[in-house]
Order: sequence, then structure tokens, then C-alpha cells
Amino acid sequence: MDIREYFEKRIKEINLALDKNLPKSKDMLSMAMRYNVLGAGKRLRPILVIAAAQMLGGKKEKAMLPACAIELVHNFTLIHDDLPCMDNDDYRRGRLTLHKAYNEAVAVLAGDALLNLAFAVLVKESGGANPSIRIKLIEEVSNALGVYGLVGGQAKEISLRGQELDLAVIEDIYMKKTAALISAAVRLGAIIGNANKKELSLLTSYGKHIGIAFQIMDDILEFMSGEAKRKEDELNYVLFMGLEEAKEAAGKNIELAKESLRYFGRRGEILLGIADYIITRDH
Ligand code: GRG
Repeated sequence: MDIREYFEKRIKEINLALDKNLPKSKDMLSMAMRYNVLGAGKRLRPILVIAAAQMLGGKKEKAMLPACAIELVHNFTLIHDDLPCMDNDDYRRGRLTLHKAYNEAVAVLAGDALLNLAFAVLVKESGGANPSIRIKLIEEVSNALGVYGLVGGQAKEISLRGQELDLAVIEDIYMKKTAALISAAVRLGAIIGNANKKELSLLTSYGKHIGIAFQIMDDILEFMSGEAKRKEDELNYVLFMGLEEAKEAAGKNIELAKESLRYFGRRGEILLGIADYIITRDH
């Protein structure tokens, strides 16, 4: 199947489900949540949940609410990442960041509300997922977010700003702040698709490698746009290693991700397509 077509179809379905699960009232907090989530976004993480589940024979309907949950969490991290006390960004997805469009207090609260909504959506009756599966999904998401995942990665990056870093530290930060959530998305799909131990381990490896490649590509795109220079105190793989080395590292991770899929044969077609998309994307 054409990967672009697959993305377009899933994005439409995910956006509808997100719309349905976001608050509808016209108060400022609800509007801010909707502004951030429904504005734009590539929807990579929810697509990974659905694609991994489908590869193992799981139903798309079963994966849809966990997919929405992961996108809500992702939006929460973006909102907090953009705040003046973190990366202090004025624009995201081609428009004002939430604290600029509203204000800082609303942005902090909308982020908090999205995180809580994500867990509520995750435990909702989701195409009949049984309670023990739902507990596993909650465990996955909370582990990806905590001190060994996003929060830990972000804290480490901020605390080391301005210092000389080595490659192992950079890779550790990228694993936590970006690859943890991407890998969790793949693992959610695997759990929904009733993956066995081997399948889960291979898909975890796939998720981690595409996650690292995704962050390096993000750095490459930021560098090419000239943005990396403006934010020179922030971590960027290209500024550390050089453009060619960054491209090589992203490519190597994509190769390793694809190797993890070999076991699945033709069933891995969509996940292979997503790996290629990550390395060729232009935004
Ligand atoms: C308190 C759980 C918690 C998190 C806050 C702010 C923070 C800790 C972590 C930052 C994590 C972060 C934003 C990493 C960057 C990952 C990244 C490259 C995001 C961009 O993802 P895209 O390109 O975004 O998929 P779109 O806009 O397409 O959705």
C-alpha cells in the first residue's frame, strides 16, 4: 500500500476521534486544548499505534483510543517544551505556540489537562480491550513519560546546557526525550495486537531506532532551516557531529529499525514505509 495514502486515511480517522474526545465547551481551557491538538501535526505516534496493532492482526478500532491518548500526551509535551522556562518558542506547526496564543498559565494548565485526559481516554472502553491489557497500556505510557523517559531526558538536556557533551550522553538524552514516546507508541500497538515476547522485543527495537532517527532528522531539518543557529545553546546533533555524520547516524538507525522488522516479512510493509518516511520527511 502507498504509505502517503495510508497516512492520509489514518490522519482523518485520528483527527475525528481526537475531536470527539476533546472537551467541546467554549471556556478558555477547553479552547486552548483544542487549539493545540487540532491545529496540525503529523500524527506519527498515533499512526504507529494503529500500524503496529494492525500488523499483528489487531483491529484498528481497538487501537484508536490508545492512539488518541498518545497524541494527547505528545501535545502536552510540546506545550510544556515551548514554554519560556523550557525552550521558549513562539511558533510551532506554523502558528503561535499555546502560551503566545493564550498565556503561560493557560498553557501550563492545558498541558496538564491534556495529560490527564490522555489517561482517561486510555482506560475508556476501546473496542473491547480487556482490563489487563488496559493496565499494561497505562504502564507503558507512564513509564515513557517519567524520570526514565521524557521528563528525565528533558531535565538532563536542560541541566547540561552550555557544557561539553559526548555522543553517549546525547544518545541517552535522545532516547529518553524523543525515542521513549515513539517506542511506547509502537509497544501500545504491539500489546493491542497481542504480541508475543519475541514480537514485542523486535518492535521495541524498531521503535527505539526510528525514535532516535526521528530526533536526528528533526535536528537536520532545524539546521537546514537556519533555526539551529538561533538556538545555539540547545542540543543539535548536526552542530555536534556535522551534517554528513548526522545523516549517516539517522540512516544507520533506520537500517537497524528495518532489520528488526525482517522477522515479520511482508506483514511489516507499513512499518517499513514509516521508517522510510522518517528519513525522507521534509518537515
Ligand atoms: C512532564 C511528561 C512531561 C513532559 C515534559 C517538555 C518535556 C518534558 C519534554 C520535551 C519532549 C520533546 C518535546 C521532545 C521533542 C520531540 C520532537 C522532535 C517533537 C516534535 O514531534 P513531531 O515533529 O510534532 O512529530 P508534530 O507537530 O508533527 O506533532
